[in-house]
Amino acid sequence: VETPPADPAEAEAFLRLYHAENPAAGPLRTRLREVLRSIARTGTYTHTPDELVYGARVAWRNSARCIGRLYWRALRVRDLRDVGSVEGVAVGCVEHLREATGDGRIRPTITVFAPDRPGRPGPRVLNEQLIRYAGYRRADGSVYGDPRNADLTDLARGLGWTGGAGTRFDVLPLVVRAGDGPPRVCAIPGDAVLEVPLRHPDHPWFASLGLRWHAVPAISGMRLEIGGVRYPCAPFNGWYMGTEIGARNLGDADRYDMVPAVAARLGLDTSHDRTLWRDRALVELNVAVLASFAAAGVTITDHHTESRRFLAHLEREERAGRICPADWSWIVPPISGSATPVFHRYYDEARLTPAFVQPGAGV
Ligand code: HEM
Ligand code: NRG
Repeated sequence: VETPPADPAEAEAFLRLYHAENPAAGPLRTRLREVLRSIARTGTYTHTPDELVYGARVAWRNSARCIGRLYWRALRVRDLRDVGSVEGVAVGCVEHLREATGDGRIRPTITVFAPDRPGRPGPRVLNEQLIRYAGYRRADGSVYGDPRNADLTDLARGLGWTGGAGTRFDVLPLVVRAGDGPPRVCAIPGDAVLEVPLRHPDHPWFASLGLRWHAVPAISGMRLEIGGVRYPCAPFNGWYMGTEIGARNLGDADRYDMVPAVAARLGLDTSHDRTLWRDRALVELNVAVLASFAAAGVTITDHHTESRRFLAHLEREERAGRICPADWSWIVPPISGSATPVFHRYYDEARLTPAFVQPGAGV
C-alpha cells in the first residue's frame, strides 16, 4: 500500500478554499503556517473537525457523476478518525448503517475512519458498498445471486465466511483490512440492514418473483481526499434513485437480468426487438421499485424529480460563482433519458478536490 506524504500545494489550495468559503473560520495565515510546518516535519497534518466536515461536503459537491448533489450542505459527518482496527471499523460501519437508515427516512451520512499517514496506511473496507448481495458461482460458470459481487463472495468464503442462507439476496459480510494486515470478515447484523420486498401496484404476480433490494446505498470502496490527506475508509450514503435498482441492478443482463422474466409475465411479444418488450418491462420494473419503497416508508427518488433538482443545484452553484462539474454519461438516467431535462445539455467536466476517488483510477 502506497502512503505518500501530503502534498503541501494541495493542503494550501484546500485551506484557501475553506477560508474563502468560511470567513468565520479565523485567520488563514496562522493555520497555513501550522499545516505546512506539520507536513514538513511529519509528512501529514490533522484536519480540524470543521475542516473535515467542510471537506467531506465539498467532496460530494465535486462528485461529477452524482445527480443527487442539491443537498450537499446537509451531509452528516461522523468523525471516527481515531478508529483504525478491524473490529473498530466493522462496529463503526454497522453504527453508520443504523444511523443512516433510521426508520426508513434515510439520512445522507459519511463516516471518516483513520487516514493514511506516511508509512502507516489506514484501514480499508474491501466491499464496494457496505451492503452487497452474494453472487455464488455455479459449476457451469453462471452466478446465483448478484454476479457483480462474485469475486467478493469468493474472497469472503476463502476467509472463512459460511454465513449465507443460500438465497439470491444473502447480505455479504464486511471484509476489512487494518493497514497492511490481513483481510478479515465481519458479519453485519441482520437488523442493521433494512430491505424492501418488491411488488407492483397493478400486477399481483410481481411479488412472486421474490425480488427485494436494500434501502441504503453506502459506497465504501472510494477514497476521500481532502487537502492532500487520503482517507481510504470513508463510507458514505444518500438514498437511491429508483433507476439504479429497477433499470441497472435488476435489469442489466450481467446483474439480476429480470427483464425477460418480467416481459414474459406481462405477456409481451418477445419475438422481435421492435415490440419494445424490453423497454416496457423495464418501465414496469421501475414502477415496482418506486411504489414498493414508497409503501415501505423508505426514502427514494425518481429520475424526473432528481433531474429537476440537479439542474436547480447547478443554477445555484453558478449563482455562487462556482462551476459544477458533471459527467453527462453518469448524470443522464438509464431509462427515459430524453424525458428528463438533464439530457438536453452538456456540462463542465473539470476535476476538483476535495474528491471521492476510486482507488486505481489514476491520479
Ligand atoms: C453517484 C444519486 C447522495 C457521492 C451517484 C449516482 C446516482 C446518485 C444516481 C450514479 C450511480 C450509478 O450510476 O451507479 C444520489 C442520490 C443521493 C446521493 C439520489 C441522495 C442524497 C450522495 C452522497 C455522496 C454521493 C451523500 C457522497 C457524500 C456520489 C459519488 C458518485 C455518485 C462519489 C459516483 C460513484 C462512482 O463513481 O461509482 N449518485 N447520490 N452521492 N454519488 Fe450520489
Ligand atoms: N448504483 C449503485 C449505487 C451508486 C451510488 N448511488 C447513490 N449514492 N444513490 C447501486 O447500488 O445501485 N448515494 O450515496 O446515495
